[in-house]
Amino acid sequence: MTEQPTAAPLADVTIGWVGLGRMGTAMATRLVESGADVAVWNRTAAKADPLLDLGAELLPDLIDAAGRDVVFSMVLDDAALDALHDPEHGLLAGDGASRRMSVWIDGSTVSSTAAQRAADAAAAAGVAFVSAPISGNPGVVAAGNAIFAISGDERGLGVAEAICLAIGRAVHRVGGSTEANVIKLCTNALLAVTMQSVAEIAVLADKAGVSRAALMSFINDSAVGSPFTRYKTANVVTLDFPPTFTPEGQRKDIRLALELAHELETPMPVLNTTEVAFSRLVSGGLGEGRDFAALVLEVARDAGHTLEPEELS
Ligand code: NA7
Repeated sequence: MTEQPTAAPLADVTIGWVGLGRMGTAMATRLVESGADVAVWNRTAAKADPLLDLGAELLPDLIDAAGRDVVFSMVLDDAALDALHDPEHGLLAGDGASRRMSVWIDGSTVSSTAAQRAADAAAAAGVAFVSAPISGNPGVVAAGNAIFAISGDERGLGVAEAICLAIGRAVHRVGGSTEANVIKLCTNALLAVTMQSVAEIAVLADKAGVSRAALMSFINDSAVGSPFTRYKTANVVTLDFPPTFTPEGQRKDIRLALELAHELETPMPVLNTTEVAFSRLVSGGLGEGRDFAALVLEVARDAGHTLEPEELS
């Protein structure tokens, strides 16, 4: 593991940033604020405004990102990553005459097969591909506490590590292929089943007449308390769910992990149950516009129980 150095080694590198959703914006903001030379592109151009206000340059088209030394992409899912290397409209389109990009780093949470498709397309164009998925929500990123797992083409790992350390606090180098994508899916699977368990016990305690604030306060002070249970305590107690990660996004990651599990004949009964719970949250409407911690509302509905907002203790 490498932790954040004191000096940024990115002085001579031009970076093209692709994807300015919730995570991409938080990450690109950190990178610009570190002093790096960053130009940005997003499919919906208006979302680039906060970055332009910080001094980043706007790239009119996706292909313009390939005119930078390094591209860092942060998009939604497998289909979005595939679109980035579409032979006609993608980053690698054309004969490469004006291409400067030698390294393409992708931080999206995608399947290892989608990452491998991007890596193969990049390799065919002489570009080194690195998977660099991130652990942390936009608030964690803004506080400088996000961590990365990186894997891929050895020629790109050094600059990927430098960029990740300008954004977050630590980088774990985990292999020479798409190992980082597998690690990210496993981590998010653990996050999802933990949320399911927290939701279940919060509803149980509430039904037993116990304050959720008292329950979470005790758990957070015990051996099973974790940074994650502490992050989600405010949601579970106050029933306010400003989205850090949507139920749809969490379900997407669960499904990616389950696809891998099917492929590798690995039964995951707890994760399967959690997928059903998130599907109910999405299809039943309770997750609409809310953080995935709104799972507690779905679990309460299953229990025929109504939760009331409480104050944090
Ligand atoms: P968001 O906030 O939903 O943002 C998704 C981003 O992906 C956003 O910039 C989208 O552009 C972009 N996107 C989606 N589809 C495409 C296609 N087809 N082509 C190009 N760009 C696309 O997600 P987060 O920022 O929270 O999460 C990003 C990743 O990190 C994701 O894998 C999470 O699981 C973890 P738009 O603004 O819609 O035009």
